[in-house]
Amino acid sequence: MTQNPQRTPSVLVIGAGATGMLAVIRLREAGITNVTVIEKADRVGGTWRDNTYPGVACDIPSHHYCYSFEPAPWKAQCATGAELKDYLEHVAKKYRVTERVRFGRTVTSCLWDDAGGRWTVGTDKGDHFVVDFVIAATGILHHPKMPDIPGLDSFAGPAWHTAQWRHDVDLQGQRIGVIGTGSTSHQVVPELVNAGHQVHVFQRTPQWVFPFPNLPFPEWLRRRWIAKPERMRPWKTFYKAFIEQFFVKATVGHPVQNALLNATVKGYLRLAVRNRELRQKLTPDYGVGCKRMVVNFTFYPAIQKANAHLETDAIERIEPEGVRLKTGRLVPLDALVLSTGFHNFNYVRPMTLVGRNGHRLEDSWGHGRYTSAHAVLMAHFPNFFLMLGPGTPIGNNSVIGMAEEQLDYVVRLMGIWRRGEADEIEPTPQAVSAFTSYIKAGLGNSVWTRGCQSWYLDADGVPVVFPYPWQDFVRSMAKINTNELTMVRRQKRGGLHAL
Ligand code: NA7
Repeated sequence: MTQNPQRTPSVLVIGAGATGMLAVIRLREAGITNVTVIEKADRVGGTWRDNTYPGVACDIPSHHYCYSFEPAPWKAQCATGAELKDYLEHVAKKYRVTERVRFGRTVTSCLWDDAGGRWTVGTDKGDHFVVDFVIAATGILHHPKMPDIPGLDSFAGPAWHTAQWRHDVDLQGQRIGVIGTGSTSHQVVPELVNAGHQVHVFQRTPQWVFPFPNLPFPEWLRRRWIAKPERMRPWKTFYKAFIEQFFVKATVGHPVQNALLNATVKGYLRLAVRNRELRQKLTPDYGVGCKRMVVNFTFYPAIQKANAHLETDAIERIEPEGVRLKTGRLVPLDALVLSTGFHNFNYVRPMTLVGRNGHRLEDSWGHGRYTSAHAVLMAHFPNFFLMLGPGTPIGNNSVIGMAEEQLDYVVRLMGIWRRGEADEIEPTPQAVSAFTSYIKAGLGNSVWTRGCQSWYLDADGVPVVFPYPWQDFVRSMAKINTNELTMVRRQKRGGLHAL
C-alpha cells in the first residue's frame, strides 16, 4: 500500500571505488540524491587507484569489465590499471559522482540506533552522519596481506607489497625477490624480467594459467567505436558470453567447458615451457581452476629467461641480505616485492559495526564463517547493504557486473522504504541460512573444492563464492521475496510494529 510516495532516504556509501561510484549513479537514477560517499583516499578509483605496480592490468576483458551504461573505446582486450583509473575518473566526472564524495576520511563506526531506527556513521575525522541507509562498497581485495615470514622486518633493502608499489626505488642493477605467484605476480614478474633485472620468484604453490594474449585493438576500430559507441555493444556481448558460457560454467562444474579448460591450460603449459624440469616445478598438484585462475600470456616466456630464477624450496626466514631457504641456501637480494595477496575476508572491517540490539559483526562472523543473504544483506543489520559480500565473486567474472545486479536489487528494496511499507528492512536469519545452504549445495560440483588452498576458502575450508552460472545470480535477486525479509514499520508515536 502506498503511503508516502515522496519519501526519499538519506544514504551513506562507504568507498568511492567502482562499486561506490555505481551506487551514487544508480541511486540518482532512482531519484535518491541525498547520498554522501566517504572515501579514505583523496581520489576515486579503489583498486585501480591503489595498484600501480608494473604490468598492473585487469584480467577480465575490458568491454565486460566496465559499466553497462558507459562503454569505452578500450585500447586492448584487457585494460591496464592506468586506463581503468582514467576510466573511473572520467565516469566520476561525467556522472557527477565526485561532488558527493567526502575524501580523506575513514569510516570507523556504523552504529544502529534501535530507538531512532537510523544509522550513525562516524569517521576518523570526527564526523557523524545520521542516515537511513548504509551501502558498504568497500571492495574484496583491498587490504594488502603481508606474509608471516620470520625476519621480514630485518631485510636491509627496501621491501614492499605490490599494492603499495615503491616508485621511488631505483631498481636498476638490483637483485629483486618476488614472493608469491598469484595473478599479481604473473603480471609484475614479466615486467621486471623484461626490464633486465635479476629476478628471483619465490613460489610456494604453482598456478594453472589460462593463456589470453592481451591483444591491442587497432586504432581504426577504436575510432569507429568513438564515432558510434553503440558499435561496442556486440563486443561486450561477445566477451560477456565468453566469460559466462565458458569460464563460469567450467568452474561450476559443466563437464564440456571444464574439459576444455583443462585441455587449454595443460596444453598451454606443455607448449609454452619446453624444459621438463621447469615445467614440473610450474605444474600444480590440484585441480584446474581450484585457485582463482591466472589469466596471462607473459609469465611463462619471462620465467624461462636467463635473468629469471624460480625458487621452489620453502622459505625459512628473511635475513638482512636476502631470503634464507629451508635447504640452508641464502638467495642474496637488494629489494623484496611482496606479491602475497589480500585479506579478502575483511569486507567492511576494520570498523565497529553494531546492528540491532547491540549485535556486532563479530557475533555473526566471529568464527571465520561469512554469511549473507544474496551476498548483500546481513541479519541484524537493518537498512545496511554490503556490496560484493559473502557469496561473491562468481569465478573469473566482472565484479562491476555483479555490483550492477546487486544495486538494482538494493534500489528495489529501498523502494519498500520509500513507499512507506516498512522503515527497517533486513533478512530473516532463515533467509541467511537458506542462502548459505544454497551456496554450499553448489560447491560439490565446483572446481574450488579440488584440493587447494586459496583465498576463496573460509576458516572451515569452504569456498565463499557463488557456485552457479551467472543467470542464477541474476535470478536470485530478480524478485523481492518478502518472506525472506524482516520488515518493521515505525508507528508515529515511536513504537515499533513488525510486519
Ligand atoms: P593471491 O592470488 O592471493 O596470491 C598470493 C600469493 O602469495 C600466492 O602465490 C601465495 O602462495 C603467496 N604467499 C602468500 N603468503 C605467503 C608466504 N607466507 N610465503 C610464501 N608465499 C606466500 O594474490 P594476488 O595479489 O596475486 O591476486 C589476488 C587477486 O587479484 C587475484 O585472484 C585476482 O582476482 C586479482 P600460496 O598459493 O598461498 O601457496
